[in-house]
Amino acid sequence: MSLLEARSRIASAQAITILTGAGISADSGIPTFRGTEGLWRNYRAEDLATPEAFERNPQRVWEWYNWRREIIATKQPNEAHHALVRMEERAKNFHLVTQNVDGLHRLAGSRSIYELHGDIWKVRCTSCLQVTDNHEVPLSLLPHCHTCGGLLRPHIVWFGESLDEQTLNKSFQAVKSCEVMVIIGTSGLVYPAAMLMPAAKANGAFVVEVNLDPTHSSPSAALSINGRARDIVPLLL
Ligand code: BJW
Ligand code: ZN
Repeated sequence: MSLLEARSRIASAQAITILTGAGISADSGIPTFRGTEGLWRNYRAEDLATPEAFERNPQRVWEWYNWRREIIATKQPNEAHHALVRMEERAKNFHLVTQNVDGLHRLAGSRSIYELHGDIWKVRCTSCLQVTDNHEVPLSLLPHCHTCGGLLRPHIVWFGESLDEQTLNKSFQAVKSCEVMVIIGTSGLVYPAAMLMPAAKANGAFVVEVNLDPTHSSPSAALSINGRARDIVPLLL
Protein backbone atom coordinates (compact mmCIF):
# COMPACT_ATOMS: atom_id res chain seq x y z
CA MET A 1 0.00 0.00 0.00
CA SER A 2 1.45 3.35 -1.01
CA LEU A 3 0.83 6.94 -0.08
CA LEU A 4 -0.42 7.49 -3.61
CA GLU A 5 -3.03 4.80 -3.21
CA ALA A 6 -4.12 6.18 0.18
CA ARG A 7 -4.48 9.58 -1.40
CA SER A 8 -6.73 8.29 -4.14
CA ARG A 9 -8.83 6.34 -1.60
CA ILE A 10 -9.25 9.55 0.41
CA ALA A 11 -10.07 11.58 -2.69
CA SER A 12 -12.85 9.21 -3.76
CA ALA A 13 -14.24 8.34 -0.31
CA GLN A 14 -17.80 9.43 0.47
CA ALA A 15 -17.22 9.11 4.22
CA ILE A 16 -14.03 9.88 6.09
CA THR A 17 -13.44 9.81 9.84
CA ILE A 18 -10.31 11.15 11.47
CA LEU A 19 -8.98 10.36 14.94
CA THR A 20 -6.35 12.70 16.32
CA GLY A 21 -4.19 12.71 19.41
CA ALA A 22 -1.50 14.82 21.01
CA GLY A 23 0.96 14.17 18.15
CA ILE A 24 -0.89 16.49 15.77
CA SER A 25 -0.55 19.36 18.24
CA ALA A 26 3.08 18.50 19.00
CA ASP A 27 3.84 20.19 15.67
CA SER A 28 2.29 23.37 17.09
CA GLY A 29 4.58 23.17 20.12
CA ILE A 30 2.19 21.56 22.61
CA PRO A 31 3.74 18.73 24.64
CA THR A 32 2.38 15.19 24.20
CA PHE A 33 1.64 12.92 27.19
CA ARG A 34 3.84 9.89 26.66
CA GLY A 35 7.32 9.46 25.19
CA THR A 36 10.63 11.11 25.96
CA GLU A 37 9.31 14.69 25.87
CA GLY A 38 5.86 13.77 27.21
CA LEU A 39 4.08 15.43 30.13
CA TRP A 40 3.81 12.17 32.08
CA ARG A 41 7.60 11.96 32.33
CA ASN A 42 7.65 14.88 34.72
CA TYR A 43 4.22 14.54 36.30
CA ARG A 44 2.45 11.47 37.60
CA ALA A 45 -0.91 11.06 35.87
CA GLU A 46 -2.52 9.90 39.08
CA ASP A 47 -1.38 13.08 40.84
CA LEU A 48 -3.02 15.34 38.31
CA ALA A 49 -5.49 13.76 35.93
CA THR A 50 -7.88 11.94 38.26
CA PRO A 51 -10.92 13.09 40.26
CA GLU A 52 -9.18 11.82 43.42
CA ALA A 53 -6.20 14.10 42.73
CA PHE A 54 -8.54 17.08 42.40
CA GLU A 55 -10.30 16.20 45.63
CA ARG A 56 -6.97 15.88 47.44
CA ASN A 57 -5.38 19.01 46.09
CA PRO A 58 -7.39 21.19 43.70
CA GLN A 59 -4.79 23.99 43.80
CA ARG A 60 -2.09 21.68 42.53
CA VAL A 61 -4.29 20.42 39.70
CA TRP A 62 -5.30 23.98 38.76
CA GLU A 63 -1.65 25.01 38.82
CA TRP A 64 -0.90 22.32 36.23
CA TYR A 65 -3.87 23.31 34.09
CA ASN A 66 -2.94 26.99 34.30
CA TRP A 67 0.54 26.11 33.08
CA ARG A 68 -0.90 24.14 30.18
CA ARG A 69 -3.43 26.86 29.34
CA GLU A 70 -0.55 29.33 29.25
CA ILE A 71 1.33 27.17 26.74
CA ILE A 72 -1.71 26.40 24.58
CA ALA A 73 -2.86 30.05 24.51
CA THR A 74 0.26 30.99 22.56
CA LYS A 75 -0.01 28.17 19.99
CA GLN A 76 -1.57 28.08 16.55
CA PRO A 77 -2.93 25.27 14.37
CA ASN A 78 -0.30 23.82 12.02
CA GLU A 79 -0.35 22.51 8.44
CA ALA A 80 -1.91 19.22 9.57
CA HIS A 81 -4.87 20.94 11.27
CA HIS A 82 -5.34 23.10 8.17
CA ALA A 83 -5.16 20.11 5.80
CA LEU A 84 -7.99 18.45 7.75
CA VAL A 85 -10.14 21.54 7.22
CA ARG A 86 -9.59 21.22 3.45
CA MET A 87 -10.36 17.50 3.63
CA GLU A 88 -13.67 18.26 5.36
CA GLU A 89 -14.56 20.79 2.66
CA ARG A 90 -14.06 18.13 -0.04
CA ALA A 91 -15.59 15.06 1.56
CA LYS A 92 -19.33 14.40 1.52
CA ASN A 93 -19.37 12.90 5.01
CA PHE A 94 -16.60 13.91 7.34
CA HIS A 95 -16.11 13.63 11.09
CA LEU A 96 -13.14 14.52 13.21
CA VAL A 97 -12.82 12.73 16.52
CA THR A 98 -10.14 14.18 18.74
CA GLN A 99 -8.68 13.24 22.08
CA ASN A 100 -7.09 16.68 22.29
CA VAL A 101 -8.41 19.32 24.64
CA ASP A 102 -6.49 22.25 23.13
CA GLY A 103 -9.18 23.52 20.72
CA LEU A 104 -6.75 23.81 17.78
CA HIS A 105 -9.04 21.93 15.36
CA ARG A 106 -11.81 24.46 16.03
CA LEU A 107 -9.39 27.34 15.71
CA ALA A 108 -8.25 25.96 12.34
CA GLY A 109 -11.87 25.87 11.12
CA SER A 110 -12.88 22.20 11.34
CA ARG A 111 -16.63 21.90 11.83
CA SER A 112 -17.72 18.38 12.70
CA ILE A 113 -15.56 17.83 15.78
CA TYR A 114 -16.12 15.33 18.59
CA GLU A 115 -13.94 16.19 21.56
CA LEU A 116 -13.70 12.93 23.49
CA HIS A 117 -11.70 14.20 26.46
CA GLY A 118 -13.21 17.66 26.88
CA ASP A 119 -11.97 21.18 26.34
CA ILE A 120 -9.27 22.98 28.32
CA TRP A 121 -11.07 26.29 27.61
CA LYS A 122 -14.17 25.20 29.51
CA VAL A 123 -14.75 24.88 33.24
CA ARG A 124 -17.41 22.91 35.09
CA CYS A 125 -18.93 23.63 38.49
CA THR A 126 -18.50 20.72 40.87
CA SER A 127 -21.79 21.70 42.59
CA CYS A 128 -24.29 22.82 39.95
CA LEU A 129 -22.44 21.09 37.07
CA GLN A 130 -22.82 24.12 34.79
CA VAL A 131 -20.24 24.19 31.99
CA THR A 132 -18.93 27.58 30.88
CA ASP A 133 -16.32 28.92 28.47
CA ASN A 134 -13.33 30.33 30.26
CA HIS A 135 -10.24 31.77 28.59
CA GLU A 136 -8.66 33.42 31.63
CA VAL A 137 -4.92 32.80 31.84
CA PRO A 138 -4.05 32.30 34.60
CA LEU A 139 -7.19 31.39 36.46
CA SER A 140 -7.15 31.73 40.22
CA LEU A 141 -5.96 28.54 41.90
CA LEU A 142 -9.36 27.99 43.50
CA PRO A 143 -11.86 29.40 40.99
CA HIS A 144 -15.52 29.52 41.98
CA CYS A 145 -18.81 29.36 40.13
CA HIS A 146 -20.55 32.72 39.51
CA THR A 147 -23.94 31.06 39.82
CA CYS A 148 -23.70 28.96 42.97
CA GLY A 149 -20.25 29.58 44.43
CA GLY A 150 -19.17 25.94 43.99
CA LEU A 151 -15.60 25.00 43.15
CA LEU A 152 -14.83 24.98 39.41
CA ARG A 153 -12.83 22.20 37.76
CA PRO A 154 -11.45 21.81 34.24
CA HIS A 155 -14.09 20.40 31.83
CA ILE A 156 -11.80 17.51 31.01
CA VAL A 157 -12.22 13.75 31.23
CA TRP A 158 -9.82 12.36 33.79
CA PHE A 159 -8.80 8.73 34.30
CA GLY A 160 -11.61 6.68 35.76
CA GLU A 161 -14.28 9.13 34.56
CA SER A 162 -16.83 8.39 31.88
CA LEU A 163 -16.71 10.13 28.55
CA ASP A 164 -19.75 12.11 27.44
CA GLU A 165 -22.11 9.41 26.22
CA GLN A 166 -23.48 11.31 23.23
CA THR A 167 -20.03 12.32 22.01
CA LEU A 168 -18.79 8.76 22.37
CA ASN A 169 -21.82 7.30 20.57
CA LYS A 170 -21.48 9.74 17.70
CA SER A 171 -17.77 8.93 17.45
CA PHE A 172 -18.48 5.21 17.21
CA GLN A 173 -21.17 5.87 14.61
CA ALA A 174 -18.68 7.94 12.62
CA VAL A 175 -15.99 5.23 12.60
CA LYS A 176 -18.47 2.45 11.88
CA SER A 177 -19.90 4.26 8.88
CA CYS A 178 -16.71 5.56 7.27
CA GLU A 179 -14.88 4.19 4.24
CA VAL A 180 -11.55 5.66 5.26
CA MET A 181 -10.28 6.28 8.78
CA VAL A 182 -7.13 8.36 9.29
CA ILE A 183 -5.47 8.12 12.71
CA ILE A 184 -3.02 10.90 13.45
CA GLY A 185 -0.56 11.28 16.32
CA THR A 186 -2.00 9.04 19.00
CA SER A 187 -0.32 6.29 20.96
CA GLY A 188 -3.66 4.45 20.98
CA LEU A 189 -3.17 3.44 24.60
CA VAL A 190 -6.13 5.17 26.20
CA TYR A 191 -9.60 3.61 26.30
CA PRO A 192 -12.28 3.86 25.07
CA ALA A 193 -10.69 5.89 22.22
CA ALA A 194 -8.45 2.88 21.55
CA MET A 195 -11.53 0.90 20.52
CA LEU A 196 -12.36 3.20 17.61
CA MET A 197 -9.84 1.75 15.17
CA PRO A 198 -10.95 -1.86 15.69
CA ALA A 199 -14.56 -0.71 15.24
CA ALA A 200 -13.68 0.94 11.92
CA LYS A 201 -11.80 -2.12 10.73
CA ALA A 202 -14.58 -4.47 11.74
CA ASN A 203 -16.85 -2.44 9.49
CA GLY A 204 -14.49 -2.66 6.53
CA ALA A 205 -12.85 0.77 6.68
CA PHE A 206 -9.51 1.42 5.05
CA VAL A 207 -7.29 2.64 7.90
CA VAL A 208 -4.33 4.98 7.45
CA GLU A 209 -2.09 5.85 10.39
CA VAL A 210 0.22 8.87 10.60
CA ASN A 211 2.63 8.85 13.53
CA LEU A 212 6.20 9.82 14.19
CA ASP A 213 6.86 6.27 15.39
CA PRO A 214 5.24 2.87 14.93
CA THR A 215 2.48 2.11 17.47
CA HIS A 216 0.82 -1.13 18.45
CA SER A 217 -1.94 -0.22 15.99
CA SER A 218 0.46 0.07 13.05
CA PRO A 219 0.34 -3.60 12.02
CA SER A 220 -3.47 -3.46 11.72
CA ALA A 221 -3.50 -0.35 9.51
CA ALA A 222 -3.67 -0.68 5.72
CA LEU A 223 -0.97 1.96 5.60
CA SER A 224 1.15 3.31 8.45
CA ILE A 225 3.27 6.33 7.63
CA ASN A 226 6.04 7.38 10.00
CA GLY A 227 6.65 11.10 9.93
CA ARG A 228 5.53 14.38 11.38
CA ALA A 229 1.82 15.13 11.13
CA ARG A 230 2.48 18.58 9.67
CA ASP A 231 4.55 17.06 6.84
CA ILE A 232 2.45 13.99 6.10
CA VAL A 233 -1.20 15.01 6.52
CA PRO A 234 -1.08 17.65 3.72
CA LEU A 235 0.26 14.92 1.41
CA LEU A 236 -2.92 12.88 1.91
CA LEU A 237 -4.94 15.49 0.01
C1 BJW B 1 3.57 12.49 16.58
C2 BJW B 1 4.25 13.67 16.58
C3 BJW B 1 4.22 14.40 15.40
C4 BJW B 1 4.50 12.86 18.51
N1 BJW B 1 3.55 13.93 14.37
N2 BJW B 1 2.92 12.03 15.53
C5 BJW B 1 -9.87 -0.79 29.21
C6 BJW B 1 -8.64 -1.40 29.37
C7 BJW B 1 -7.67 -0.82 30.17
C8 BJW B 1 -7.88 0.36 30.85
C9 BJW B 1 -9.10 0.99 30.69
C10 BJW B 1 -10.08 0.40 29.88
N3 BJW B 1 -11.15 1.22 29.91
C11 BJW B 1 -10.88 2.28 30.68
C12 BJW B 1 -9.64 2.15 31.19
C13 BJW B 1 -8.96 3.12 32.10
C14 BJW B 1 -8.42 4.33 31.38
C15 BJW B 1 -7.35 3.90 30.38
O1 BJW B 1 -7.53 3.89 29.19
N4 BJW B 1 -6.18 3.59 30.86
C16 BJW B 1 -5.09 3.20 29.96
C17 BJW B 1 -3.95 4.19 30.12
C18 BJW B 1 -4.73 1.78 30.18
N5 BJW B 1 -9.45 5.08 30.70
C19 BJW B 1 -10.25 5.90 31.34
O2 BJW B 1 -10.18 6.04 32.54
C20 BJW B 1 -11.29 6.66 30.52
N6 BJW B 1 -12.56 6.55 31.14
C21 BJW B 1 -13.31 5.46 31.02
O3 BJW B 1 -13.04 4.55 30.25
O4 BJW B 1 -14.45 5.46 31.81
C22 BJW B 1 -15.11 4.22 32.04
C23 BJW B 1 -14.21 3.33 32.89
C24 BJW B 1 -13.53 3.86 33.96
C25 BJW B 1 -12.67 3.05 34.72
C26 BJW B 1 -12.49 1.72 34.38
C27 BJW B 1 -13.16 1.20 33.28
C28 BJW B 1 -14.03 2.01 32.54
C29 BJW B 1 -10.96 8.15 30.53
C30 BJW B 1 -9.72 8.46 29.81
C31 BJW B 1 -9.41 9.95 29.91
C32 BJW B 1 -8.06 10.28 29.33
N7 BJW B 1 -7.70 11.60 29.65
C33 BJW B 1 -6.37 12.08 29.28
C34 BJW B 1 -5.88 13.16 30.23
C35 BJW B 1 -6.66 14.36 30.34
C36 BJW B 1 -5.78 15.35 30.99
C37 BJW B 1 -5.61 16.56 30.12
O5 BJW B 1 -5.47 16.51 28.90
O6 BJW B 1 -5.58 17.58 30.73
O7 BJW B 1 -6.42 12.49 27.92
S1 BJW B 1 -5.09 10.88 29.32
C38 BJW B 1 -4.20 11.57 28.01
O8 BJW B 1 -4.06 10.50 27.06
C39 BJW B 1 -5.10 12.64 27.37
C40 BJW B 1 -5.05 12.23 25.91
O9 BJW B 1 -6.17 12.70 25.21
C41 BJW B 1 -4.96 10.73 25.97
C42 BJW B 1 -4.42 10.09 24.73
O10 BJW B 1 -3.10 10.42 24.51
P1 BJW B 1 -2.54 10.61 23.05
O11 BJW B 1 -3.26 11.71 22.37
O12 BJW B 1 -2.53 9.31 22.36
O13 BJW B 1 -1.06 11.14 23.36
P2 BJW B 1 0.28 10.32 23.64
O14 BJW B 1 1.23 11.26 24.26
O15 BJW B 1 0.01 9.06 24.34
O16 BJW B 1 0.79 9.92 22.18
C43 BJW B 1 1.25 10.88 21.26
C44 BJW B 1 1.54 10.14 19.97
O17 BJW B 1 1.90 11.11 19.00
C45 BJW B 1 2.72 9.18 20.08
O18 BJW B 1 2.35 7.96 19.47
C46 BJW B 1 3.85 9.86 19.29
O19 BJW B 1 4.69 8.93 18.60
C47 BJW B 1 3.06 10.69 18.31
N8 BJW B 1 3.72 11.92 17.89
N9 BJW B 1 4.84 13.82 17.88
C48 BJW B 1 2.92 12.71 14.49
N10 BJW B 1 4.90 15.57 15.33
ZN1 ZN C 1 -22.22 26.26 40.25
